[in-house]
Amino acid sequence: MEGKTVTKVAQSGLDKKTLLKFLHEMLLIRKFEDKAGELYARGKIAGFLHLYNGEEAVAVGAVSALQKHDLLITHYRDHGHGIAKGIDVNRCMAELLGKATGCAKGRGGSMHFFDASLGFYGGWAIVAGHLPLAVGLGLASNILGKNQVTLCVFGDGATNNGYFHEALNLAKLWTVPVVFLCENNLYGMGTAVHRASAVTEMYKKAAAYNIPAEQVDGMDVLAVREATDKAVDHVRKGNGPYFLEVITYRFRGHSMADPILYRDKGEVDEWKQRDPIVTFRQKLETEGLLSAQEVEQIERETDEMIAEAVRFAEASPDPPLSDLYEDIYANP
Ligand SMILES: Cc1ncc(C[n+]2csc(CCOP(=O)(O)OP(=O)(O)O)c2C)c(N)n1
Ligand SMILES: [Mg+2]
Repeated sequence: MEGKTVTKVAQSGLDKKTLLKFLHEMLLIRKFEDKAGELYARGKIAGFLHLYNGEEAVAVGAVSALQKHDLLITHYRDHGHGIAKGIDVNRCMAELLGKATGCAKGRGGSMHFFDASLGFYGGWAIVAGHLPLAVGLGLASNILGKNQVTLCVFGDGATNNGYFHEALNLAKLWTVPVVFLCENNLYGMGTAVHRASAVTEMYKKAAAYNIPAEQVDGMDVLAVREATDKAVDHVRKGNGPYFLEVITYRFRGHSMADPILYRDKGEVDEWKQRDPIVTFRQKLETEGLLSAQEVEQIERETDEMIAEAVRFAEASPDPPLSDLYEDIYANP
């Protein structure tokens, strides 16, 4: 992996408050995912559930480089991105349980988190299907004269789909303000990247459309932040799209239905040595930026937030039958 890694926290130029926020958010996402997996196993969550364990540094690092009014659109492995963009974990948990208080009123579930008021435009289940939508969001920002960047997140698998190529072509042609962020976690479902893609380094695909691109270490929240800062700056100045490939790894299966027969445990264990939360915490401790009390406080706060999210979701009502025909295109 040739992606850039930030070795020292001090080099990042970020203040302590921001660094602790990164740790807090990554831990919150990890605990959210673990709790979601548990609730799924207990039959409280229906439908598909794709967890983000191992990839937290990508969402947290990348979204931190955005401004509040910037937009984010992503694929079905969307919990981490939604939480990082500011959707309250209570509303995220309620969405998983299909409750009326969920961020998509309980109509979307795991794959379809949504909150336009926070600039979070989903949560999409069709692989690469949201890339043309990202181009549309960017085009709208240009036409409406908004100084707004759209961050579009997708997996390595999406780069083999036709939508990907159409979207990159038009994005460059129309100079839209979109950062394309490919989460290369080395697999699309049970298929390793090298078995599905003729080009295994995804950032190279951007060259076909003359879009500047870079490969980044996705297990390093600071490296992701730094690269996204640069990409966002390029895009915001009106230079057109930018492409980032972050190398990451999902610690759990593709979805809850995955028996994980396509990779051996040794490989997973090796990647777990690079757990983005553990390594970042160790870096902060080594550089004297994090005390044992602060770790304890972050652990306690995130535990409480997750416990409260479960309480909130379970106590929330189901969507009423009378709303069945709301928010749909065709009203019978
Ligand atoms: C167009 C389309 N084809 C196939 C699927 C089934 N499918 C769901 S997820 C997935 C793998 C996608 O892998 P990747 O883009 O690498 O994302 P990851 O799950 O690894 O985050 C596939 C093939 C789909 N949802 N949409
Ligand atoms: Mg993948």
